[in-house]
Amino acid sequence: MPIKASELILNPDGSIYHLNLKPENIGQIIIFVGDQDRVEKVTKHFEVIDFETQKREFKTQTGTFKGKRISVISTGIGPDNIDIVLNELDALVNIDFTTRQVKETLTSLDIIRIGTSGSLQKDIPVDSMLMSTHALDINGMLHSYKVDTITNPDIEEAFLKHTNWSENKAKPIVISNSKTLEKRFDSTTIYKGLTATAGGFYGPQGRILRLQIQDTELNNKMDTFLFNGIRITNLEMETAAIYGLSKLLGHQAISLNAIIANRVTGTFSENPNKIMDELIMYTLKHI
Ligand code: R1P
Repeated sequence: MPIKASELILNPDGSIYHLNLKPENIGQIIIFVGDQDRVEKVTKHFEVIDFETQKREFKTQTGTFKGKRISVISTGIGPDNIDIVLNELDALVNIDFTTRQVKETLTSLDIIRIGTSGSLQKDIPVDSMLMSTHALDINGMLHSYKVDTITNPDIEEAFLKHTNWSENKAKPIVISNSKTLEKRFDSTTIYKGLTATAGGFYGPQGRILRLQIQDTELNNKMDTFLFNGIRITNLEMETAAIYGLSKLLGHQAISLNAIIANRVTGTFSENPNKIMDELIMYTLKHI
């Protein structure tokens, strides 16, 4: 059965609805950044840029770096955007837009996030780099999918208990990264750990301005959580959604974080652009 026009939405020019991309516009290596202004900070290092488009917050530039065709896409903020970007990217490689059928031979993309994040550990300072070995989803978008094949019940149960997690909130899920990409992007200069992914910036990450929050101790509970040597190192808004959907769809994903805040010491980087530039160079060196 062909996928209906209301489910796989194509623009009049044949491009996919939000990303504005056609299958030939992307490479098999995809770099995600949050901020659309970060796209050029990556692609300025490319030998050639041969394609560019933008719709809403989703800006894409595709080009060649070290002879490899790479697309850099801005995802904007949050797991809801990752749902759009991952599903549309997958459709670009794994659904035939003419027949609207899933292809018989599926393509696996390499997806690398270059993001900013806040540390939850005193010893992981501002202006450092961190690779997410796992992600802890605390926002719930992934529960719209059948996730039983990608969850890690032991660590999830331990987290529920440790935090006395409210039944009114979505059940946290832990998802691992791509070990192949972890090896490729590993070094002694990058911290590693479990990245928590929240569905908002203020309350969902324990920030109080004027509103009371459900659990004022959640960040403290997260930074004392320890399971078989795994600790929660940092907090941001995309990694778990990327790891979860990539795993379900058969893509490889790794998330690299520039630590620009430390939530324990209450500090913020004096020059966040510097560590971001370093992380971009680090990523391109290992690609
Ligand atoms: C919040 O300011 C945004 O910054 C972080 C969070 O995950 C969220 O998207 O990442 P990016 O700088 O990559 O957007």
